[in-house]
Amino acid sequence: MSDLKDLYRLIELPKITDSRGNLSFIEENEHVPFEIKRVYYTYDIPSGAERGGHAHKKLYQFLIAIGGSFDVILDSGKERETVFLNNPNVGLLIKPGIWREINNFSAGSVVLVLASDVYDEDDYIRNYDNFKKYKL
Ligand code: T46
Repeated sequence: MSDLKDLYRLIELPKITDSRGNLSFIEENEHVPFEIKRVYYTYDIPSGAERGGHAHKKLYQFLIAIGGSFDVILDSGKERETVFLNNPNVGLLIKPGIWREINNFSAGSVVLVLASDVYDEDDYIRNYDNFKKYKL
């Protein structure tokens, strides 16, 4: 079984600052180590909501707190860690085979996700016991 630390990485993005504010950018295969096939975002998230609660078999994803902040709980099936995202110029790379839960959303938070493939429900493992079996 892979070590949890091998399955995720925080990546700092470029930040161009001038008197008008900040600008960050992301280029595929440069700042994220995959071809970007899909972009989605979650927003208007009510206080106390919990998202995620699944793993992916093949999908790579890159999560950014474009607005506000939230916790991402990462679980390899053996170890569990919480990563707090609150900076639009830092993204969280999540490799396949990692269970994730997202909670503790601040008011007005927006989760921007870049994904290595189009949406495919067959790539999800949405039951934690099945995830544990998958990781054996
Ligand atoms: C993940 C976390 C971080 C689509 O039709 N297309 C899409 O591209 C996505 C992402 C979802 N959907 C549908 C599937 C469900 O019927 O939208 C509905 C809500 O999806 P879900 O409950 O999976 O949303 P989250 O926020 O719990 O999870 C999402 C991603 O699905 C997942 O890959 O890692 O964000």
